[in-house]
Amino acid sequence: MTIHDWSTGPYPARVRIALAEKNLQSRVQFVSVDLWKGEHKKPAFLAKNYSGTLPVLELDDGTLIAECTAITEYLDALDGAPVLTGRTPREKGAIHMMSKRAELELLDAISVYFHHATPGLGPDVEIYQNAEWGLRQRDKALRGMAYFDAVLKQQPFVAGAFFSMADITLIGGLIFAGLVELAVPAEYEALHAWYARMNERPSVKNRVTMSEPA
Ligand code: GTS
Repeated sequence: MTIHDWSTGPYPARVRIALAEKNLQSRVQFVSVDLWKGEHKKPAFLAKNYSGTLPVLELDDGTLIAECTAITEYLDALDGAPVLTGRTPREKGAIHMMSKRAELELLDAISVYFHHATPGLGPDVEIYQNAEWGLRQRDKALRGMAYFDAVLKQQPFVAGAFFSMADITLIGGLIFAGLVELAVPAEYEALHAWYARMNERPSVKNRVTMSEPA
């Protein structure tokens, strides 16, 4: 399998963490797509992913799977023993909901803030910007942090009692928050404590170096 990604990107991090949690690193080769040069908006890459975003999983038979959630579901199902996306219908529903919520309320909102209210990837790549929309999304992300702090006061992981794709999505959100220097307010102690625990997991710690030659 091939993963087209960018080693330090928050969305690519989600798939890298999933790969490590499933112990699949050795079955994957990485191809780097330079976001800062806008390679993801060029025809060669758009032919792989119409949306022009990373990461993309390319299977050995040529099948292309984009979207972090879809890639994670594929990887989790490969060995017939899903641990990230839920085993029972109830687990699947809860994990999907909380992962989507982590995207909508935090990760995607920070991404819009980055692309619209900061220089983003630079003028050659950011051909349309709307700063007001970007700033609204930054505020949305801050409200999202408050929400997830409240959730994590009640339960150890984002979707309940165990680590799942929903945690991975929220980790992606906080990685992006760190990159754009959007600090998590100190009073969100449960969110801080959870993130400190997440950063101790080898899958999270080693995500960037995963693609470097041994
Ligand atoms: N919904 C997509 C997913 O879940 O895979 C979003 C993917 C996404 O936005 N990826 C970022 C991207 O391609 C990669 S990174 O910023 O995290 O490195 N951004 C470039 C752009 O121009 O939007």
